[in-house]
Amino acid sequence: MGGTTEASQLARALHMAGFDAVFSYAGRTAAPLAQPLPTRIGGFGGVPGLVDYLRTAGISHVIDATHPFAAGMSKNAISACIETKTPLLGLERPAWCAGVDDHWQRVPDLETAITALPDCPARVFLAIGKQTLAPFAAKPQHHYLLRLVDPPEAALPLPDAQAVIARGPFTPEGDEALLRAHRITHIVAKNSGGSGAEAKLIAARKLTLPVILIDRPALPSRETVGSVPHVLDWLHHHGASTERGV
Ligand code: 3Y8
Ligand code: NAP
Repeated sequence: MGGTTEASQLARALHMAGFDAVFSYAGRTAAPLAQPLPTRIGGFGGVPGLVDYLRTAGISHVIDATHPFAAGMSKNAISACIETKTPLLGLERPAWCAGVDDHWQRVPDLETAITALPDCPARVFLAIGKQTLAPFAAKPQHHYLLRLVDPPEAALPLPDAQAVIARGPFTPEGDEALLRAHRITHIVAKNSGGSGAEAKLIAARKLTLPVILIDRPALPSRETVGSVPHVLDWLHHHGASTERGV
């Protein structure tokens, strides 16, 4: 189950190693990055749908390489793999940790991130995608810069907002230019970890901008590794060869 830089790296490694695997997207974006593996797009239909899929598709191993904020999918995968006794491994990148030159305020959730924004009008880079924008209408006094993967289909839920359309991975130079061009004073971001979303934090450090960083949601315990080679080791250790895997 993909949708991250690491999932794409894993897909290439599985393809090169000759594994019989299928890549899964939720279908959140109009044209997701093509993968070198057979690819399915769309939800499974909750835990029952995933249980049914694992059985009918003959899946022998599941690798959850979804984003740390894709907690619903990860929880469903844990439940479905327990029910079907399918070996499950999480491919998880470590959370970002603040360095001495970072001006981060860590918050546990979205609501606290909104509270952490100042009351006096600011220019906020909301680098959290599209799905969780509406709650920021509680602070309409700010100018919001949004970065979306696809053009918004409806009016943005914020009175003073501008969207740039871009799919990462991003670069520190590009993000610094974006922050300067839009005279950004605050950044709100998810503690996604990984390299594909880190650019804005590096740019913020250089510009000494404050970052409100939302901690990732807690997940039930499951076996995880932090790198693609460790996934391949785990698959070999768990008897995977050319069997079906997702
Ligand atoms: C559909 C697949 C690859 C994977 C690339 C990574 C890096 C670029 C950074 C910013 C933050 C954000 C967002 C982001 C990043 C990578 C990675 C990552 C953040 C694609 C992708 C899918 C999605 C879904 C999308 C969400 C949104 C989140 C934008 C493809 C490009 C903000 C998360 O329009 C929407 O509904 C978008 C929804 C979930 C969060 C949200 O709540 O809106 N990702 N992102 C996957 C699917 O359908 O299963 O289209 O190619 C994947 C990537 N997004 O292979 O190179 O590994 O994290 N994605 C965040 O981290 O805060 C952008 O702008 O700085
Ligand atoms: P989510 O809230 O955890 O999951 C909601 C539902 O979306 C799931 O129950 C499942 O539907 C479906 N789904 C999610 N990921 C899927 C996948 N890889 N394959 C098939 N179905 C999937 O998910 P999300 O946070 O919206 O993330 C959706 C996708 O975007 C994932 O691939 C994730 O890796 C990627 N992504 C998310 C973020 C983020 O910030 N959330 C950032 C970067 C990339 P059913 O219940 O019908 O099975």
